[in-house]
Amino acid sequence: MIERTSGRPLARDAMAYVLAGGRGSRLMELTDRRAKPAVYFGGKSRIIDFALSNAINSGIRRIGVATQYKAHSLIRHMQRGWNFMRPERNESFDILPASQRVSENQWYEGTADAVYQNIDIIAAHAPKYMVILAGDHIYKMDYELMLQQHVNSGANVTVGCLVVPRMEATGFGVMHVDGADNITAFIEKPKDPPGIPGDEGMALASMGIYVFNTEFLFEQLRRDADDPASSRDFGGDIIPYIVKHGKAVAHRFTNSCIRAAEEIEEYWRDVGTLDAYFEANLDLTDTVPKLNLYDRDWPIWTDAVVAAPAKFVHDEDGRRGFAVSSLVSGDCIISGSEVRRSLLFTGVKIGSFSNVSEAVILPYCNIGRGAKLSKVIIDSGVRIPEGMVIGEDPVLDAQRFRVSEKGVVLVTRDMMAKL
Ligand code: ADQ
Ligand code: ADP
Repeated sequence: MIERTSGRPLARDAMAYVLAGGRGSRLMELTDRRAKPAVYFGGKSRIIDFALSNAINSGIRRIGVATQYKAHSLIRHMQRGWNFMRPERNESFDILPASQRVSENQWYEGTADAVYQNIDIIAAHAPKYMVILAGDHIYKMDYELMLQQHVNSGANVTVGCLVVPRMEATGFGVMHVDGADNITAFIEKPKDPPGIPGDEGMALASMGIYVFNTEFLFEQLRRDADDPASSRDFGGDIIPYIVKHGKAVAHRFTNSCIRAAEEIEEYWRDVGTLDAYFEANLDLTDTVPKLNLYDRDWPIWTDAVVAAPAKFVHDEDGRRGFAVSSLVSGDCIISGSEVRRSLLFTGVKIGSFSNVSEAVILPYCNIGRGAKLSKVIIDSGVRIPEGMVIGEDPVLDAQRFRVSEKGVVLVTRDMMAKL
C-alpha cells in the first residue's frame, strides 16, 4: 500500500470516463432489459456505483459515462442518484449515449471509439489527465495513487493490473513487465496466457482501467481512427500500440486498494457470469466480508430511494419473521418467515411460512406465502406465487427458469409470465 503524498491531489485535474456500454451477455436474462453496469448489486447499489464512488472518493470531480446497450435503466439511475455535481465549482457529470455525433450512422464501435466520439465534450472540460474506467467491476480503489504513479513514472499510459491464475486470464489483456513495471508485452485475451516469469501458474492481467495525459490520449485516438485495420478498442488496439511505440507502465491494484479497519481490501470481481454475480453478492453476507460496505471513509454512493424502514413481523399464528446473515434494504417486510444468507433489495415483501436461503432478491419482488427459495437470483418486480419451490429440483427449475453452471436459478418476470 503506497501512501498518498500531500499537496493538491492530481484527481482534481483529472476526468474519470466510465465505459458503460457493454451488455454483459453472460449474465443472461439479467441483462435482457438493462446494461451490465445497471445490474443491481450488494443489497442497494448497482454495479456502476462502485466505479463512480471510487472516482468521487478519490477526489475526481469531472465524470463522463459512455452508454450504449439498453441504457434506459442505467441513465435513469444516474439521473436520480448521481446528479449532484456543481458546474460552478468546475465539476461535471456527463451522460454520453452513443448518439451518432461523429457520423450519421455510427454507434460506438469499440471502447476507444466511445471516447473518440466525445473528444470535443472532454476538451471543453479541459482535464489534464483522463482516468478511463470500466463500469462493470466490483472493487474499491484510490485512483489518486494510480495518477501519482503515472506522473512520477512519466508514462504515456498507466494500466491497472492484478495477478490472476494463468488459466483464468483468457478473458483479460495479459502483460509482461520488467523490473520497474514497464510493460514489455501486452496480448488481448490470449488463448494460452503467458505466466509471470518465476511464477508460471499466475498471470498479470489488465483491469481495463487506464490513466493518460489527455493530450496524448487524443493523439492516440485520432491516429487509431485513421487506421482502417483497428477495431477501436483500448485492449485490442490502443494499449498494444503504445506498448510497442511508447512507454506503458503497470499499476498494481495491491498498491491502491482501500484500507478499511486496518485491513487492506484486495477485492476485485468482474461479476460477468451468473455464478460470479451470485457468489460476489453472497460474499457480503459473511460476518466479516472481504468487501466492506460500512466504511465511512469510502462509502459506496447510490440512488437513495425514499423507503420506509425494513420490518420483521410475527404472522397471525405468532410465527416469527426473521433474517440472519442477510442484507435487508428499506421497504422490505418479512412476515412469519425465515431468511438466511440472502440479500433483499428495496421493497421485497415475504409472506408467512416462507423459507428463503442463499437468495439475491432484486427490488420490489413479492414472495408469496409458503414459498421455498434457495440458491436463486430473483429479478426486479417478480411475484413468486404461493407455495412455489425453487432451488430443490434442478430438472424442473431448468424447464421453467435459467439454471447456471453451478446450479444457481435465475427467475425473471418474463419467465414467470410464460408459466
Ligand atoms: P472486456 O472485459 O472484454 O476487456 P469490453 O467488452 O471491452 O471489456 O468492455 C470494457 C468496458 O467498456 C465495459 O465496462 C463495457 O460495459 C464497456 N463497453 C464495451 N463496449 C462499449 C461501447 N461500444 N461503448 C461504450 N462502452 C462500452 C477489457 C480489456 C481487457 C481487460 C478487461 C478487464 O480490453 O484488456 O483485461 O477489460 O475486465
Ligand atoms: P430496473 O429494475 O433495472 O430499474 P425496471 O424498470 O424493469 O428496471 O424495474 C423496476 C421494477 O420495480 C418494475 O417492476 C417497477 O414497477 C418496480 N418499481 C420500481 N420503482 C418502484 C417503486 N418506487 N415502487 C414500486 N415499484 C417500483
